[in-house]
Amino acid sequence: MTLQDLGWNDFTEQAWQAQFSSGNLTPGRVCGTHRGFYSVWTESGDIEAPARGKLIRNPDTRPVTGDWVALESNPPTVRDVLPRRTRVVRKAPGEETVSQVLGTNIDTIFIVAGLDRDFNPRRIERFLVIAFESGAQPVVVLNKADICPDAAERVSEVEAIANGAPVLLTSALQQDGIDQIRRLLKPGDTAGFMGSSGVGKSHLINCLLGTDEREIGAVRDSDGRGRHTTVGRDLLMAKDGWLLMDLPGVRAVEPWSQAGVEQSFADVETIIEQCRFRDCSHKSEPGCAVAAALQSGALDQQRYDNYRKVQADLKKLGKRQEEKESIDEQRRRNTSRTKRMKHS
Ligand SMILES: Nc1nc2c(ncn2[C@@H]2O[C@H](COP(=O)(O)OP(=O)(O)OP(=O)(O)O)[C@@H](O)[C@H]2O)c(=O)[nH]1
Ligand SMILES: [Mg+2]
Ligand SMILES: [Zn+2]
Repeated sequence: MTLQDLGWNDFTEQAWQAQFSSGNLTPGRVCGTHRGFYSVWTESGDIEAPARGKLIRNPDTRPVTGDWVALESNPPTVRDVLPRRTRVVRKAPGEETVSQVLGTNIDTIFIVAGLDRDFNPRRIERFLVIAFESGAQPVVVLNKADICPDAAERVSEVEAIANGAPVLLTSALQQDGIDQIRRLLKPGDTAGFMGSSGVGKSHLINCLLGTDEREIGAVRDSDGRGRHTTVGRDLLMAKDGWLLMDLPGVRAVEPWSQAGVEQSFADVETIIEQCRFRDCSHKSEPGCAVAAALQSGALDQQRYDNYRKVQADLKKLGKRQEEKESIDEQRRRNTSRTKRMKHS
């Protein structure tokens, strides 16, 4: 297997030449992580290796599935992570103000949603924010078409919120519509699958792999809090030569940065630009384009509400980050003062 088979391209080559080509380092791609160990594909086979402590302590440099890494050979250790061409980032769950990188170096990101009772366009919008921000090409996959009587309507509904991202209809169970996904991929491409737990990501990946090699649902490990996560390899190679990444099924999707909002809610932002006043609060001002669009139905109320909510969440996150930074800064000052006092 060559590096190109694993998805190596001009971007990776340049990064390697610039920073890592001198010295005794070998390139490899992380295809799974497990309790501090990384399973890494290299040209001369798979290896398992820990990473340098310095990399792990920083959430921004901690290796994740999809990363290209520079390996030391004796003993095998992940020494560095190469710059990421694309990366899927969300806010870490809970009260923390840190980000969590779910996967990297993905070309096409498939947002999978199930056309069952769980179907929720607002959640798809949030996934789209993250997908657009990642730098990969987003595609929405509406799965479980077999149990949805009005699937065509759902497709138009999602097309209206997808800002040009293709919307596909599939049934992993009946192996229907899978070729539409295949057509978007070429050898060496990395496809990421993202979506809530239970939407059918693993089933879709299985259809695409074309074998039953990968057990679905069976390879599970409890994290001790009653929740289950898929463990093992998250990056797999199909016999057609593309790579498939099963991103962990996230329950809550909280966007991390503003960048994706501009693209995924481009229609809303265009309307806002047409308000007469720049600081329009879109409540009762004259010449408010948002009020007009809501009134005429050009803008869907629920979509607009979700846009506001995403914006409010990002603002709150920004504020909490600032607070945390000022506390950290204060702490650093106190520590250095204590040190100076000790030395005097
Ligand atoms: N009716 C129907 N059910 C499906 C389809 N695809 C998957 N399922 C069912 O949905 C459930 C979840 O499928 P998975 O493939 O494990 O879902 P997942 O997205 O990988 O879930 P996590 O690994 O928890 O994130 C299973 O019970 C499947 O049988 C489909 O196309 N139609
Ligand atoms: Mg799964
Ligand atoms: Zn307005």
